[in-house]
Amino acid sequence: MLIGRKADIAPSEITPRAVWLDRRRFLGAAGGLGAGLILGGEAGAAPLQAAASPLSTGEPKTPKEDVTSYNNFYEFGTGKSDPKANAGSLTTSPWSIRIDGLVNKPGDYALEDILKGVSLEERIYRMRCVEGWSMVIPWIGFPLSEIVRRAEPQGSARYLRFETLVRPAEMSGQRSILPILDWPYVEGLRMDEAMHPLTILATGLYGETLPNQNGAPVRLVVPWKYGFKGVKSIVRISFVEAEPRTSWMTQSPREYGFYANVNPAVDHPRWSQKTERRIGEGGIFVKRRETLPFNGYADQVAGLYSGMDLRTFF
Ligand SMILES: Nc1nc2c(c(=O)[nH]1)N[C@H]1C(S)=C(S)[C@@H](COP(=O)(O)O)O[C@H]1N2
Ligand SMILES: [Mo]
Repeated sequence: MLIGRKADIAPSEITPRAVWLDRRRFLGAAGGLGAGLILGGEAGAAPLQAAASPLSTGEPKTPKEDVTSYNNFYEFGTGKSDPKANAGSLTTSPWSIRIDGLVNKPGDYALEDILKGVSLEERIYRMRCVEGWSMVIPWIGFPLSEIVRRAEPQGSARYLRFETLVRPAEMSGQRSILPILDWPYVEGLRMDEAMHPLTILATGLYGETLPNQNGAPVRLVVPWKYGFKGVKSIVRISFVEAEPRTSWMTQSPREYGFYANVNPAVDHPRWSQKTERRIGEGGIFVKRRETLPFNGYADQVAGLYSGMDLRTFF
């Protein structure tokens, strides 16, 4: 997926850690908001209370160090270590999500208000990146369906379109001279995919608030799809009639489709999707694992696609 050279960032462009820590504290205090959900990332990974879920996998979890240091988040550069190195500059409070399009309840909703109305759950999910690596991540989140219901979609709303924040001052990849992706990062889901109980919005991992590099303060998690569907740092959810055009489809329509269901039977044009490397499992001599249809969630989700040719709708 690497398509641009890593952005060169002058050290002066990076907000010193002490400064952004203070700014967060100030915002948290000034807004009179509960600190637990406000402080994110390394600044103050606050403990989150969450119920366990029967939808969790019992597989061994990928070490937290790997989960938080090996990422894709192109807004902060295209290297795997760039998100952790550069995302500290992102201010995640205050945060609001615009809900618009074909709904009866459009508006700009403060994240803390959204969170008051939901109960958090821990969901331990297998995750599979299109590049051939996988992890098992204990997310903290709530079903996306709760947001959909509250928005009161109209009958003509068939898809959800998600946007990530655009804020070049805090997102070094968005200042890159060489184009990386067209911003904002856009992803989409069909309505039934959005309503599926496995689909969550995550606000934390490993029992703590989400680190910035993992998409703070709120990101999508769809465990049967390739990782790029998991749009981070969401600021807008639009309910639309037509299939949204995603950033990756714009970048390379031959390589990245709208559905992006994990499928070992359909190769990426430049590499096989039959196997994967589980991050954290040790050296180069560790055997690659076989990739499972729908990332092992076929029992729960294959029915959503019955009658569809998954080579055409990849
Ligand atoms: N906004 C945004 N979201 C994004 C990306 C990105 O570049 N920008 N990368 C995606 C890809 S390709 C993957 S594999 C996951 C990786 O991050 P995670 O381990 O925190 O899920 O984030 C996804 N979400
Ligand atoms: Mo990915």
